[in-house]
Amino acid sequence: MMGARNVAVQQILYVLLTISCFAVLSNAGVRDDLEATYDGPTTRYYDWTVESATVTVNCVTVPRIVVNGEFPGPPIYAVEGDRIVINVTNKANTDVSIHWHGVRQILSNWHDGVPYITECPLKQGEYFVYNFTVENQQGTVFWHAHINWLRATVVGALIVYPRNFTYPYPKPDEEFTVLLGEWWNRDPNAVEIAGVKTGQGFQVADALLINGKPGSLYNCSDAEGISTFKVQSGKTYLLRVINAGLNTETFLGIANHTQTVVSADGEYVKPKDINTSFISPGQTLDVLITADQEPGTYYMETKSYSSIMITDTTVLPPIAIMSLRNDDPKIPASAIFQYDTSPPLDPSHTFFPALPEENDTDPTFRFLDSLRTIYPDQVPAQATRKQFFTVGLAAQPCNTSFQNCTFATVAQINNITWVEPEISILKAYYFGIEGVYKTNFPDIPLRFFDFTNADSPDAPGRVSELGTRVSVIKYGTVIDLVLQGMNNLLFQNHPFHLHGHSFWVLGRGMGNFDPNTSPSGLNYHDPPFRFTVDVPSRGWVAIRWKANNPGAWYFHCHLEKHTTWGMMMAFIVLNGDGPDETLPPPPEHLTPCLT
Ligand SMILES: *[C@@H]1O[C@H](CO)[C@@H](O)[C@H](O)[C@H]1NC(C)=O
Ligand SMILES: *[C@@H]1O[C@H](CO)[C@@H](O)[C@H](O)[C@H]1NC(C)=O
Ligand SMILES: *[C@@H]1O[C@H](CO)[C@@H](O)[C@H](O)[C@H]1NC(C)=O
Ligand SMILES: *[C@@H]1O[C@H](CO)[C@@H](O)[C@H](O)[C@H]1NC(C)=O
Ligand SMILES: *[C@@H]1O[C@H](CO)[C@@H](O)[C@H](O)[C@H]1NC(C)=O
Ligand SMILES: *[C@@H]1O[C@H](CO)[C@@H](O)[C@H](O)[C@H]1NC(C)=O
Ligand SMILES: *[C@@H]1O[C@H](CO)[C@@H](O)[C@H](O)[C@H]1NC(C)=O
Ligand SMILES: *[C@@H]1O[C@H](CO)[C@@H](O)[C@H](O)[C@H]1NC(C)=O
Ligand SMILES: *[C@@H]1O[C@H](CO)[C@@H](O)[C@H](O)[C@H]1NC(C)=O
Ligand SMILES: *[C@@H]1O[C@H](CO)[C@@H](O)[C@H](O)[C@H]1NC(C)=O
Ligand SMILES: [Cu+2]
Repeated sequence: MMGARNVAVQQILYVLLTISCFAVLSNAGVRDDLEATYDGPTTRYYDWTVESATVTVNCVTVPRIVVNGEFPGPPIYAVEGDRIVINVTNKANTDVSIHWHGVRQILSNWHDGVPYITECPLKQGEYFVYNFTVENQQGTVFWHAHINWLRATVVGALIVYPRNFTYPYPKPDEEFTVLLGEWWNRDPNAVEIAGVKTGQGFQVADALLINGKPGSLYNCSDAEGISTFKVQSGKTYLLRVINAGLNTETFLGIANHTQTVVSADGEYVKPKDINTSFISPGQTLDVLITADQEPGTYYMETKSYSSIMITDTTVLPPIAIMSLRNDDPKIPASAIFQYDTSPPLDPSHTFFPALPEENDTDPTFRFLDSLRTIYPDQVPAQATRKQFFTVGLAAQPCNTSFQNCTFATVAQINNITWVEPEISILKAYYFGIEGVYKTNFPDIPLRFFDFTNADSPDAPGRVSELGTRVSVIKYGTVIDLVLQGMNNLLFQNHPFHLHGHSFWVLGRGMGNFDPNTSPSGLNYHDPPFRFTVDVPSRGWVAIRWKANNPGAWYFHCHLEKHTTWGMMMAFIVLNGDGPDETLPPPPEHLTPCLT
């Protein structure tokens, strides 16, 4: 089926690509230059302007907010221990902030770039100097706007090389960044606003992207080219895969080439061979592939995984059900691995990956459960605090001054739907400004019931409570946190992301977490250490983390539509003892926190 669909496309492309040039996307030169010139930790300075520029994607040429005129945005390459200083000036006519996703921000919470959590967004004409180190980490992370839906175009890679440029696997010959994204032909912020207005859901992206291009299945590759990775027989390549998409979890396959996953969320894992990997928004994977097939053109494709299960069709208007059923882009994004000794897209030597069905959950579990850290026995032995968060959707009465509905879909954690404060949580905490947030975010739900059964007789109503509540954590606390998927209108995976810390993913399961039996199945020996974890649709996941970085840290679902709906909260990690455990004062130039 896949073959038939592609025959025509590949024939057209064969003609076009033999006469057009390839975009070459290797980072190898960068890596080798850095290594050759490395002379100990340094400070890397960047001047960035956020502005409107014309971009052409998916056959439309439109103005979009980008960094320095580039889409995808400029990559940052650094070495573990470096300091990175980026002076971001906002020249766009919309508020912006930039988050360094996966950067630990040790003692630099002021630079985490989250509007109303650690800063106020930059208004047009304002600047902010982000200044942080990449200490204690190496691997693939990224940066993105953390406001409205600007991440769609304000986004780029951030790659941290190990100090000695050696890896716990044979050094790859070259490496490529594979930045996955989502594209709307419309202004993404307008998509968000329109969705909030209806109260029922958001327009699905018009295209999935690989390095800013949808690829040949979208009919636009003639105009825009297709992301092409040129490879040589026998060489090994490191793919730094980043899911920077907004709302779509994806399968990733490369025809006839085994992927060896060696790192997840910037932390090494035991090499894992797989045909199809799985990556959610907010996650990264480092993957080795070896050009060991007969010379030819091999497609890489990313395809939506849809975890959605609608359990109760009686309470939602038909329009919402329709939009929820078609919740993901249906056409895979593609790129090609082109052997240099083979003519591009020679039909007899062009191959496509076989990817799972969109609703096939087994491969997602198999993949996620197979990841193991290479550093065993690092998990702190005892949790000193236990938390249990239900995560799911909910409803709120519409505000008819801007919404056209009676009840709007929102999202909740422990039944609380986050309400954005007017100044940042961090500023309010640091300066003792009262009335901005409450400290009573509940460690456990108000009541326990059968969270995964829509028809549970004791299931309470669907309406959540609005609030700006934080969970205050003593420095050094080891927290066991169970995230329990909750059925309220529907089930869906939620990729949860924690700022300023990574956590051990101890295990997951279907149904309700059972405190008597579930812990016995958890892996305390060599679980992966990640910063974004999928809460499975209709199930739970258990994580453990150590709160050893003072400040206000955002914790949220990394599906942008769910962030819009309030599926977020914040932890305030208190200072410990001495300067190494104390949040330094804010930088001199803070953006004024007045909306
Ligand atoms: C950052 O850029 C602004 C211009 O937008 C400039 O006024 C400011 O001096 C710069 N700050 C630093 C530290 O480079
Ligand atoms: C960045 O932070 C370091 C450490 O606090 C400081 O020494 C340096 O002056 C800062 N740089 C800028 C440009 O603000
Ligand atoms: C490189 O550094 C890592 C730790 O950062 C160490 O485990 C490894 O042995 C070092 N390799 C070499 C060749 O020095
Ligand atoms: C690509 O073009 C073909 C033929 O015009 C059309 O049938 C198909 O729907 C188009 N695909 C997309 C994604 O627009
Ligand atoms: C690649 O895999 C496909 C099936 O996925 C198979 O039909 C094809 O023969 C393979 N090609 C090579 C060169 O092994
Ligand atoms: C990949 O798929 C091929 C063909 O189905 C199979 O033979 C091979 O064992 C698979 N490899 C892995 C690592 O699962
Ligand atoms: C996936 O969807 C198809 C068609 O809608 C259905 O036939 C199939 O049973 C579903 N598979 C799973 C695993 O739910
Ligand atoms: C409804 O929205 C308007 C405009 O944003 C706001 O002023 C008003 O306070 C809101 N009403 C309620 C009940 O939240
Ligand atoms: C409000 O929604 C209804 C149906 O849900 C639609 O018919 C109507 O046109 C909408 N009104 C506005 C002002 O958008
Ligand atoms: C959530 O909060 C609302 C409003 O306070 C309440 O009516 C509802 O019962 C609560 N639901 C749950 C599951 O606790
Ligand atoms: Cu979510």
